[in-house]
Amino acid sequence: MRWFAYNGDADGICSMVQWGLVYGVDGKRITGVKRDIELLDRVLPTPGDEVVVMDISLARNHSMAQDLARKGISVTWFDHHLAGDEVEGINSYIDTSDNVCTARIVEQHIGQDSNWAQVALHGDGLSKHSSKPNYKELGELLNYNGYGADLSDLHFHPDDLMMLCLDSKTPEQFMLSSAFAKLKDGFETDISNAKMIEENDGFYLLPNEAWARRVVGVMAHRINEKGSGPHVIAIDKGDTFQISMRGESGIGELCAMFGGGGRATAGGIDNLPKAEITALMNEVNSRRSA
Ligand SMILES: [Mn+2]
Repeated sequence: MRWFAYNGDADGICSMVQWGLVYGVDGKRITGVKRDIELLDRVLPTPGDEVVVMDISLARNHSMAQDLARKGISVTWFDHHLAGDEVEGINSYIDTSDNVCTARIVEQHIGQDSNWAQVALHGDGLSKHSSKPNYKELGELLNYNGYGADLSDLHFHPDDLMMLCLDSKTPEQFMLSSAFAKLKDGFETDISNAKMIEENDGFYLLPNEAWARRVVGVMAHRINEKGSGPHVIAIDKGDTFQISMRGESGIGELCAMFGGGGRATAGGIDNLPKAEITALMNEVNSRRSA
């Protein structure tokens, strides 16, 4: 049996759709909200099974990947987040260049240009590297759907959304569907709430409500388009902040200093103790151009 573990955001979905259009997606598919990157815990292959992983950090799943490889399971890993130490015995296609998303890596692996890879670039906030500006809204909406504390925050379970995209075959066809209309309506309501929030002490502070948990990713991309950053959005979780950060470079590493992670231009920290926000903002401010 083939297992899939994929990020429930636009990039993960578009990677799976590309794979599915060529090879099919039969098997056991594991995904979740975008923040749920420990999906490998739910992959339980038996000898002879194979595992395909898309848009999930190998660094954050290093020991799981190592276990699978030791058991002789065939593992194919596509990703663009921090790779960490090499894992022997797995097929990894990892490119952390800041103009690449996982769907682009999958596109290259399959050897067939795909508009879904263009959609994914927009979803990952890499619009300037896409040749198809007409997919910006779709990319943003697929990305937006993946954000939430848990699946109950989302408009669609990411796997249901992935299957709807796959059934549509092309982005154009999906954009005519009622699912697309539902995402668009939900997004417009959430983003109008987000626009009421102003930057304070160098960061944007959102309440811990479903709309905020859903819209934080797209809000971050939009703010990022206005300047070089780093830009910081915090969700108030009581004793801690959930941090989303965007910028031009070094964002994943900056977040990793505070227990988070990410890639060159986007990162996050799940639970930053409130006492550490000053230290974080000092780091951020030292990287902001005057
Ligand atoms: Mn991605």
